[in-house]
Amino acid sequence: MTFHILTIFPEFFSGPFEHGVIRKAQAEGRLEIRVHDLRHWTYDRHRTVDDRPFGGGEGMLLKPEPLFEAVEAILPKRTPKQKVILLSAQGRRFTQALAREFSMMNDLLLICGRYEGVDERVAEHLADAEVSIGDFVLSGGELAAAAIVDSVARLLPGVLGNEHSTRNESFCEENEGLLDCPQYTRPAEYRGWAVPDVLLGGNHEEIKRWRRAASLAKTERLRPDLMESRELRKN
Ligand code: 9D3
Repeated sequence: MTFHILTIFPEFFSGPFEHGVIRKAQAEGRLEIRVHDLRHWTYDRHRTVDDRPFGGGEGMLLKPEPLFEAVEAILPKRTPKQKVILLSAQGRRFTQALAREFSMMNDLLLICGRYEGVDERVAEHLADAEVSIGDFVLSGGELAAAAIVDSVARLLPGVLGNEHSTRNESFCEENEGLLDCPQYTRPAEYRGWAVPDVLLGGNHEEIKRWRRAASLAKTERLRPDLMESRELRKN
């Protein structure tokens, strides 16, 4: 799979993908990450990518022409397995389900928004979807792009050493939509805080029951919204 990132800050991406499983997967040819400088598709002396909003208002917007030209040059004749995603604070929320959908593509082109936003014609007529990574304000789409590449890349065949380890974790269907259970490693007591006894014994049935109960309790406490949607799914 090839990830394309379209940005006015290409240098931002020297770093995030040079560690761990993503770096290894690139070296093995399982995925490719191409970073494209939006200013490449500007033709004026100042390489202008932004302009003022019609009707007035704060700040500047990314103008449409460089974005349309860039996307059309990077993915000429788009196929159904090539998706263009506009990253913006107004987008549909990115989830693990969307990560799985993206992982089935041949090419994923992520457009990083900047300034106060992007000319709406990009969302309407260029991108296949407009996506946000959560209800908080970033200063641009670059960190969102890095997060999405990471989450999609680890779902690709062979990227994680253990093929099974993507299936039994938080937010995965196989985990009943619950958070991971609490986990502990040595020492068995640290600063007076003891690891639950059940985990130190070898009773695997009992451990299984404890883990499920602990998952439920933790989800109830930290993510009541996940409990809600579980109830709805059961009805
Ligand atoms: C505070 C400014 N906002 C009201 C005028 C609008 C706004 C414009 C541009 C808010 C954020 C941004 C830049 N953010 C992104 O490009 C972005 C983003 C985000 O802010 N949160 C979560 N996901 C994403 S993906 C891209």
